[in-house]
Amino acid sequence: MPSELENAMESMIMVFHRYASRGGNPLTLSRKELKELMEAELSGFLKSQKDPAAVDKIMKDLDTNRDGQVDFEEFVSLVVGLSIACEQCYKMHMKKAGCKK
Ligand SMILES: [Ca+2]
Repeated sequence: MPSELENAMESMIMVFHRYASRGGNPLTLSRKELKELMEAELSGFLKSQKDPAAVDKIMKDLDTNRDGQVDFEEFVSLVVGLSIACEQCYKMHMKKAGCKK
């Protein structure tokens, strides 16, 4: 049976491919697919992303090879960046609230 962390990695892969396969290149996220993914899967962590300019900015930041698409490697950097930000919040929260989550 996969571990918790292995499950998390598998989920990342599954979510990426679920959105990437919606149209165009099935191996990459278009701007539209990225927006749909962020709205549906990251709405808790990216509350301010209703702003269409924010999607463009994130897309531009992620698309390091500048092909107008977000591949899995580029997508992972979004997840990693958000995870780092969340972990910092988590630490601050732990400090403030003792050890409860
Ligand atoms: Ca790209």
